Amino acid sequence: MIPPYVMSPEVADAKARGAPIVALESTIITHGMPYPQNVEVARKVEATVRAAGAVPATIAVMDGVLHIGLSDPQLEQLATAKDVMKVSRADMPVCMALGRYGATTVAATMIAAHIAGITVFATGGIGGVHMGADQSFDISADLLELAATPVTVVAAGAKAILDIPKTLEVLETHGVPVIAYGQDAFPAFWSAQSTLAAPLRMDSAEEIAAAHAMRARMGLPGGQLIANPIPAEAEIPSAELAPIIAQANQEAEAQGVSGKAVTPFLLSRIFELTEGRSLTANIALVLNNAKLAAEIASAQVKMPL
Ligand code: PSU
Ligand code: MN
Repeated sequence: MIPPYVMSPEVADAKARGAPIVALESTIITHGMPYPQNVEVARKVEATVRAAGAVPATIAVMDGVLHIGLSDPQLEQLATAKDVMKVSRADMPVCMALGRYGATTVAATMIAAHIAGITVFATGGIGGVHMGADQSFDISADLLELAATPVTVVAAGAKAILDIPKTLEVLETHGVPVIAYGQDAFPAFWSAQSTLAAPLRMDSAEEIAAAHAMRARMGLPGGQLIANPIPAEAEIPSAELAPIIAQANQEAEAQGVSGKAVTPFLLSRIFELTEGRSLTANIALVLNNAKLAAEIASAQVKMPL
């Protein structure tokens, strides 16, 4: 069978050498941040992965081709493209079959990484159970993907736009290890601490890599969620954000925003309401996650499976 993707020369070379590789998503570029910050951040994230000794593989669909690793002009092209689909498990093959552009969510990036033999992935925040999910049933496909696909995902916890206790419950039900890095509390994206304890804690990249390898040896499906707290100097106290998040959620409901549009709507309203401060924090935490993911990938390549 023809592999359904094209690997960039840099990523293909890293694979051939057995060098550490970190997958990166693209929804954060097209639907998570405004231009031109989005492409600047995408470049910085790639540079951070390289500085930490790994090779970045940004993943996206362009003209129907699933790319594992983008060149710099391709990054710019994606960041400025119109009509980019936000693709998750359900839409990625459709987007490819139709020859369209697609930005990959956490779920779709995990699928693509796994097909390409990449086991570590850095992002900002994962999707989860939305506020009001008891009525809307809005639960991100990211959670089920973590249960199904063997990729270790480094995120800064889940955003306070989500119902974090319910998000943790769904992950537990589906057997996804949720591991806080270097602290006991589950981090809440813009804030390093939440009031909830994380189910598990690890303090080094080596431990995280060992847990990933053990899962594989046991034949268990699914990945791991590593919840890496935002650096203290970049955090926004949760008390400050709470009313802004409540307002954004209310506006989404009042305007009847639903489905895939919910997360991008909330992110852009919070960006406006914090006058860009949410974005500064978002950038800091993504870079922090890229560094940890590179360390985990480096530990993994030294570890026999
Ligand atoms: N959370 C963020 N920033 C993001 C996203 C989530 O803090 O950019 C994106 C990710 O790509 C994630 C997706 O996989 O939104 C989840 O969308 P949904 O809630 O529609 O599943
Ligand atoms: Mn949703």
